[in-house]
Amino acid sequence: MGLIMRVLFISMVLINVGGQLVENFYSSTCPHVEAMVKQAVSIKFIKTNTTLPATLRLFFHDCFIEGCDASIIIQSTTNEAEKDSPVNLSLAGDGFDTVIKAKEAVEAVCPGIVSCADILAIAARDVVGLAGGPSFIVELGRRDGLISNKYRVQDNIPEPDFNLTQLTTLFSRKNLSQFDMIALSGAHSIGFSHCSHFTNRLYPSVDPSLNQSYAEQLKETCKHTIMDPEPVVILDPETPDTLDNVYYQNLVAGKGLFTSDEVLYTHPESQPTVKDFAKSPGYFNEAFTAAMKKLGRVGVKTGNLGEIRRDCTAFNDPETS
Ligand code: HEM
Ligand SMILES: *[C@@H]1O[C@H](CO)[C@@H](O)[C@H](O)[C@H]1NC(C)=O
Ligand SMILES: *[C@@H]1O[C@H](CO)[C@@H](O)[C@H](O)[C@H]1NC(C)=O
Ligand SMILES: *[C@@H]1O[C@H](CO)[C@@H](O)[C@H](O)[C@H]1NC(C)=O
Ligand SMILES: *[C@@H]1O[C@H](CO)[C@@H](O)[C@H](O)[C@H]1NC(C)=O
Ligand SMILES: CC(=O)N[C@H]1CO[C@H](CO)[C@@H](O)[C@@H]1O
Repeated sequence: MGLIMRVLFISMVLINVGGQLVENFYSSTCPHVEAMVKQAVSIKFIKTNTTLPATLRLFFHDCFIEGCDASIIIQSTTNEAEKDSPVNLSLAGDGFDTVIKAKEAVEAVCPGIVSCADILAIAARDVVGLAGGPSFIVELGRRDGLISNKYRVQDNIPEPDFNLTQLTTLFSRKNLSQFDMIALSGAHSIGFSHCSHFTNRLYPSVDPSLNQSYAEQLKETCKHTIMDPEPVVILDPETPDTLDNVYYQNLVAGKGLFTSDEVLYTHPESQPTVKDFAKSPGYFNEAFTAAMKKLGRVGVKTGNLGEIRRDCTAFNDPETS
């Protein structure tokens, strides 16, 4: 290769022209990154099984606020980072800890090479597998964001009382179709919710789209009083630890916990897809995998944008904030 060609080639690799994510992004710079993250996630999972839902939800929130750039993990001494926003209040600490631990393991072998955003994306893929969900190849090449601000969170995270139009509109702003949104909601096949996110469906009267015997159980756990700590309820009462299409069977039986879950079945526009997913695990797995890849592309920074954070909780340059 001539000198000019070589310079051109190297600079193309370095700035990742086109801004696209690619598989095997670290194949020459940190070839074992995926194995290292997988091991860190497994160690964390053995200690605490809430690692699975916590990490998956963290990835979703990260991608919807400023794009998948690990901005959600930044800690602020003045409590003004993204994670300090009220909508992040219920993000479980185990998700953050998973990424921080995995980054430490990776940094020990490949310092300054792998972004926290990519580590979160790999970890999210791994927890889906550990929860019995489909396996898939994760695209990489994200850079870490330079902005994390709780005042920029608003209107980016869906509320549990959203109707179908609100859900579809918000997801379309992130380049995700209604079909992707229905598939990604299958993540509510694992994990928990605090009562306050659905008590409006129980009191003063029970939402008619809720299965009545299920509603009675929920009322038992979520008494109409303010309790501290607030009780939690599993999102999928049939297979609470498995990421599978039983979530959609629950919707058909009136056991979607949030308004935003149940509406996917009650609304005629989305009902056919819910019925298809309820019937076919293979069809759901395929749609979920494709939607996870698209989620992982939302607002990504590539090339020379952003930075490769050394510590996932802090910007490299403390002057930046
Ligand atoms: C479609 C709109 C969505 C709404 C309205 C929504 C809302 C919520 C709410 C209110 C909770 C309960 C939080 C708590 O009380 O602790 C929750 C939990 C959860 N969400 Fe979503 N979510 C949505 C989509 C998603 C997506 C796309 C994913 C991931 C791909 C996801 C993954 C999770 C997981 C795994 C949990 C359980 C978290 C845990 O146990 O720590 N959600 N969601
Ligand atoms: C959905 O909610 C929005 C905002 O509250 C409202 O304007 C709209 O009419 C609702 N759509 C349906 C179908 O209920
Ligand atoms: C997670 O841990 C809880 C309590 O230790 C247990 O009840 C539950 O069955 C566990 N789930 C899995 C998937 O191991
Ligand atoms: C409500 O849940 C019960 C108990 O799981 C189930 O047998 C019943 O079929 C459900 N009702 C509807 C309308 O699907
Ligand atoms: C959506 O896709 C368009 C076209 O590829 C892109 O310019 C835009 O940045 C994407 N938006 C998000 C939030 O990823
Ligand atoms: C997990 C986490 O960092 N949650 C934070 C969300 O925001 C609230 C309110 O500022 C914080 O108190 C929580 O620590």
